[in-house]
Amino acid sequence: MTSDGLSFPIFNQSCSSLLCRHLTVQLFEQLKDRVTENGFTLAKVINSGVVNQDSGVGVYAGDAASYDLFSPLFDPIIADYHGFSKTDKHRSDLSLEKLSAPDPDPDGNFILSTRIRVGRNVANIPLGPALTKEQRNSVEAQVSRALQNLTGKLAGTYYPLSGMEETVRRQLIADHFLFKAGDRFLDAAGLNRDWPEGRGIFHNRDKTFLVWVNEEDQLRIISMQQGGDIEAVFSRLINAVKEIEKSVTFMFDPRLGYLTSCPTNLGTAMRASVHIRLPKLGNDMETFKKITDAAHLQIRGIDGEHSETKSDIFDISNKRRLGVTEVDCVQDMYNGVAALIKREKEL
Ligand code: ADP
Ligand code: DAR
Repeated sequence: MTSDGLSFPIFNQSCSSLLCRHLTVQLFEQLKDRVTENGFTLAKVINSGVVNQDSGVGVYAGDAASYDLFSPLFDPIIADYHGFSKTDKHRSDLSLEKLSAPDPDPDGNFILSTRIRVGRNVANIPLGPALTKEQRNSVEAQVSRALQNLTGKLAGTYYPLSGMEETVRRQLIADHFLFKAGDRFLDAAGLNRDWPEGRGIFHNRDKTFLVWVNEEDQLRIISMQQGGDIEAVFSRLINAVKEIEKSVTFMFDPRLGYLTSCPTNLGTAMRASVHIRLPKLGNDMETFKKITDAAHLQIRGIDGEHSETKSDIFDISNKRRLGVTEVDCVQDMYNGVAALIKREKEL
């Protein structure tokens, strides 16, 4: 039994998460009494995957120390998900000139919109699952202050979720700009505590540069626009990250890169996506998935993670985030999208 009273969890037969796959009784016994300086325990690391047995991964970190103290569980999960071994080292590279991604759909026949986001967390405090309410509110104050000092095309306004008109909130979500209220996976990870206090969204006038504050990570820095000008979207993101980093120090580990609450986002914490209409490929998902698998891409629904694909529009994004650079992530997405458009035209 862990220090906070958890016995070895019973996983049902259908559980296929990386947690189920890697948490043995021996490992549980080895880790059950460990607690980080922020009070994060094994029970808290695994709670989301115990409560939601349909998880894909099932674990979250409460602080930087979690990735070290619970490394006998996190490392095999990270190796399994990212193909990243204990001896590998992450390398960051935000050099726009190394990207080769001319608009793959200049006539606008397929790509509705392009979005590139990175997750970031503030250094020297816990991650979301272990933040106190006071710490979370302090992050909101510090980050919103830094954002409201941005100038030029990044200039904008911060809108706290507390007090936001419900119609405004729903419209921002419908327009794909704002996060939904935390799902059951985030809830069981402790990421929805005190919701909506301390959460909000910053965006510039054109809503092409946005920052989510205190959702799954303390910052989700987002660049997005209509169409397929991937290089323009990446250029804006690079500029935004560099400007924010002048006044906010991000949590970074020499081996794991930018640290995030969910291990799937470690490294670059980048997801580069397009919303793309592919009616013919949509009727041949076997071919569709062969192309996305070969290009290390993921297919999602267009209304956020865990949403169903509807009509013939798909959210296509890079799957690799750790052990690859930011340029690699965007190049992965570009190469795969170009291959999908080529195949769609051939059908
Ligand atoms: P993430 O973890 O990257 O935030 P989600 O799948 O939860 O991913 O998407 C968050 C929001 O961003 C959703 O509203 C989704 O519709 C929107 N979104 C993601 N990619 C794009 C895109 N290429 N164009 C427009 N909206 C997008
Ligand atoms: N609850 C997680 C989701 C994994 C990746 N998505 C994130 N981090 N939003 C799961 O184990 O399914």
